[in-house]
Amino acid sequence: MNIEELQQTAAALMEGDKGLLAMDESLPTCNKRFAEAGIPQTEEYRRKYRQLIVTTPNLGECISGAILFDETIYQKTDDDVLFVDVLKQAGIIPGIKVDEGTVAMPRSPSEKITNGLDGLPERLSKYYSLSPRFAKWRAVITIGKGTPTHENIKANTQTLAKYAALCQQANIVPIVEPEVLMDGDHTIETCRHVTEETIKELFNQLKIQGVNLQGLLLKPNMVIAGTDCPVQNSTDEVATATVECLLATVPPEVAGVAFLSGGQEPWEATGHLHAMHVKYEDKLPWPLTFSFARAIQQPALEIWKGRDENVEKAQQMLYFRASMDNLARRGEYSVDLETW
Ligand code: 5MM
Repeated sequence: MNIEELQQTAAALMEGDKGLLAMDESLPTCNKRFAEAGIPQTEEYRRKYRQLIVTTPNLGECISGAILFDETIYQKTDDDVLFVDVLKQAGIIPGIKVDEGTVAMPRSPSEKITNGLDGLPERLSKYYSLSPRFAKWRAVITIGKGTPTHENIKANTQTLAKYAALCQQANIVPIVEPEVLMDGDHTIETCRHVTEETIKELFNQLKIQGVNLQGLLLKPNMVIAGTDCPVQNSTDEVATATVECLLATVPPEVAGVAFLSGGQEPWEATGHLHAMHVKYEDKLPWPLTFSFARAIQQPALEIWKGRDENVEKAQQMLYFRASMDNLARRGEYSVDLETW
């Protein structure tokens, strides 16, 4: 394990006003998004879509790292250049999703646990040789009647910590993503309580596994009311609840925090990140940025629709969204800039 390399990679991912692009949709998720947009669900269309993303002009101005799915690691542009090489030429560090998806938890089937530890050391060393320098593992925490159970939080955070330790042994920076889902009618207070319990237990488990926090990134949800909750909170309330939750649970040594968007509208996710920076500018012990999938990609996907003639316009939209997130990280975003 090379601590210096891990810390350098983590610092590079958190550089300046940049953030991460999660383009690691697994086959079912990518196919679902394609089906909704009327795009054929084939490997060739997934290649075309990922080509659109990685060849977006000037993307490296906004994005420090891109999280890829296994299939994408081996794919090439029409000009026969590996996507990972296109990214590296653009100054974007390639990363890789290494979890193998979720399954129902035994004895509490409405909750999920994440698979993927089997054979992980071998997969990590293979990925290192193929370029990725960071990895991501997503655990899902479900708020519902009687959930999450403590057993579910413990099982998920134990697995996240074991994954993180294995990544560091392979000189790959782990991103740990314990996502408390927005599905449901729970209040912002419930989300905060569950997110706090989850992140506290996560750092407890990371300590047990001896994970170096300066070579680790956290990818949390924002603290926000459930989608079906009748009371939806103001931007300031979400920003305050989120940062207060993180300040109470995330050790200052952690190399960075990069949010998922979780199904928020793109401008909401951007606005929340902006509000956090404006309000807490000098009080954040870690860099705070974005690691969005839908909040960056969805508008571009809807423009593309699988058609070659729409690629340029879709790329402009992708760049536009990422640049709004850069402004948010600088505390310089305004909804008035949403001119698209
Ligand atoms: C790209 O979406 C990832 C989930 O992939 P699968 O469910 O297909 O495995 C997900 O981990 C993503 O990286 C994060 O949740 C952030 O995505 P959003 O859309 O919430 O910003």
